[in-house]
Amino acid sequence: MSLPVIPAPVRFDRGAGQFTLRPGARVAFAAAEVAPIAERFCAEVTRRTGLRATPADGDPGPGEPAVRIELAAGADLAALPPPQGISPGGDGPADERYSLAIEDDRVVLRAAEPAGAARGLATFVQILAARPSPGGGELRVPCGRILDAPGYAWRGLSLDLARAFFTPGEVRRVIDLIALYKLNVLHLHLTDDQAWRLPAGRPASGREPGGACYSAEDLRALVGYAADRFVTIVPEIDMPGHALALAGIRPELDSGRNQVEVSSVPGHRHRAVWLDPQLPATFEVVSEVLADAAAIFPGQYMHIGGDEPYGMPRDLYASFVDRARRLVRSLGRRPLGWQETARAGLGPDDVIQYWLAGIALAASSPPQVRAQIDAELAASRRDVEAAVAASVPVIVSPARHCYLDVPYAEPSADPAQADRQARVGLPLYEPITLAESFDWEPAWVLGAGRAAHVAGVEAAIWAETISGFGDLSFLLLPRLPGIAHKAWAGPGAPGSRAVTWADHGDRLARHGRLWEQDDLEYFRAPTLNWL
Ligand code: TNX
Repeated sequence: MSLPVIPAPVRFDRGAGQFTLRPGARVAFAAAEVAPIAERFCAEVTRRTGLRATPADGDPGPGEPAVRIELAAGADLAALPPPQGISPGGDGPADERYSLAIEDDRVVLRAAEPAGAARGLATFVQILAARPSPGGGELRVPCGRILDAPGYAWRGLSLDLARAFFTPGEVRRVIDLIALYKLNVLHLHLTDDQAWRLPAGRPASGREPGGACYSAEDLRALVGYAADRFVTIVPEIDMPGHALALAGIRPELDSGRNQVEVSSVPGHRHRAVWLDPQLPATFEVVSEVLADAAAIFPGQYMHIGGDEPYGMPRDLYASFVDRARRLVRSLGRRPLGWQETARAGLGPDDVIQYWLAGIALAASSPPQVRAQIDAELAASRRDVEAAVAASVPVIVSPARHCYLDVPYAEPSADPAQADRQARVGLPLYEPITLAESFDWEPAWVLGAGRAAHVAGVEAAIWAETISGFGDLSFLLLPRLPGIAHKAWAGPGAPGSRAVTWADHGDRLARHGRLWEQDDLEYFRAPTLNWL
C-alpha cells in the first residue's frame, strides 16, 4: 500500500520495521522559531488520534524524544531543485524542502527553514491521522525516509466570498485544509456583482447596503492566521467588470453608460456594471479602495480581477486595466489579473491567471451559450499567446480541472448526499468524474514547449450554487487534494513524480478519515474504497 500522503512526496524509501508513537511522546526542537509549529503539530496529533504529544524545547529532558525537529540544510535537501514559478510571499521563496526519517526508535524532521518544517509536519500528521485511531493507545507507522520539495512555487485556492459569505471561522477551516495539503496561497475573491465584502470603499456614513462584509480586523486576523501556516492571502478586487455591488454602494460610479444586462459564463442573464475610466469619480474610488486594501493585506500581490468585462468597449477596458495596474504598483505591490488583462498590453512585471481553458459544456447548454463560450475560448487563447510572447508568468487554473464547481459525474455512494449533489455545481459545465479530474498536467495547459511559462497552479471554487459551509466542503473534497498534488509535483522529471489515478485514489480514500476528524462534508465518490 502506498504512503497515505497527499501530495505524494518526491521520494519515499520504505525501511524495515515500525516506529511506535506512545502517549506523552515528546517533540523536541532547538530553534525558537519552530516552537509554534511544534505546538500546533502536537495539538493536531492529539486532536486527530487521541494520543497525547507534547512539545519540548531546548533541553528535551531525560531519555530520547520521540520526534526531533532540526533546522538544518543537509546535502540531500540541497540536491532538490528549487520550485518553478513565482513565489507568493514576495521576498524570495520560502524554503519548503524537508526530509522526514521515520526510524524504529525515533523520527527526525530536517528543514532549512520553518516553512519546510511545517510542510514536513503536515506530512507526518497525515501519516499518523490516516491510521485507525488507537483510542489513546500506541500508534505504529512503517519506517521509511521521505525527501520532499514543491515543484511549483505558487500553489493556491481561489475562494469566492462574494456569491456566498463565510464567517472568519469558516475561512480559517479552509486555511487549515489548504495547509494540510501544502498549498501556500489563499486567493480571496472579495467583490463581485452580488456583493462587496471589503470594508474599503464603503461609504463613511453608518448605513451600509451591500450585505455582510468583513471588518479590517477580521481580514488582518485571517492574514495572520494564514501566515502562521505559511499561506499568503492574495486579495482580489474584481474590476472593471463584476462591479454592480460597488456601484450600489457608491452611486457616483454611474456614468450613464456602464450598466449592462449580460449573459455571463454561467448562462444566466443578470445586471452588471463596468467601471468607466472616463468618469473622474472612478479612480477616486478605485485608488481609495486599493490603498485601503493594501493597508490590510501586506502580501506582495494584489489581484485586480479583470475577467468578463461584458459590454465594455475594448479601449476603455485597456485604459482601465493599465491605470489600475499603475495604482497597484504605486502602492509598492505587484498586480495580478485574470487572463483577459493581457488585452491591456503586458510588461515584464505582469502576471496573468489563465482560467478560460478546456471548458466542456453540458450537453444541455443552448447553442447561443456554446457560441459565446467558443468565442471567449478563442479570445483567451490569444491572451495566452500574448503572455507567452511577452514572457509573462502564467498561473494556470484551467476551468475543467481546477474549477471545483464543475459538477461530479458519478452518483454519490451515500444516498443521503443526493439532494446536495443535485443542487451544487454549475449546470453549465459538463460533469467530470474524479478520475478525469485528476487526468491533466499543469505543464500541458499552455501548449507544447511552453512548460517553462507556468508560474503556478490555482484551484478555484465559485459559489453561485453554494449556500453554507457544508456545500463548500462537499465541492472542495475530494478534488482539492488532487490539484494540490499536481501543484506540488510540479513539472518534474517524467516518471519521478508520476502518480497514477489508482495510486492517488487509494491515498484519497484513506483521507476520508482526516476529513471526518475535521467534521468536513465530502463527496463520497462510489469509485473509492472509503474506510
Ligand atoms: C467564471 S473565472 C467567472 C466567475 C464565475 C465562474 C463560474 C472567472 C474569472 N469568472 O465569475 O463564478 O466562471 O465557474
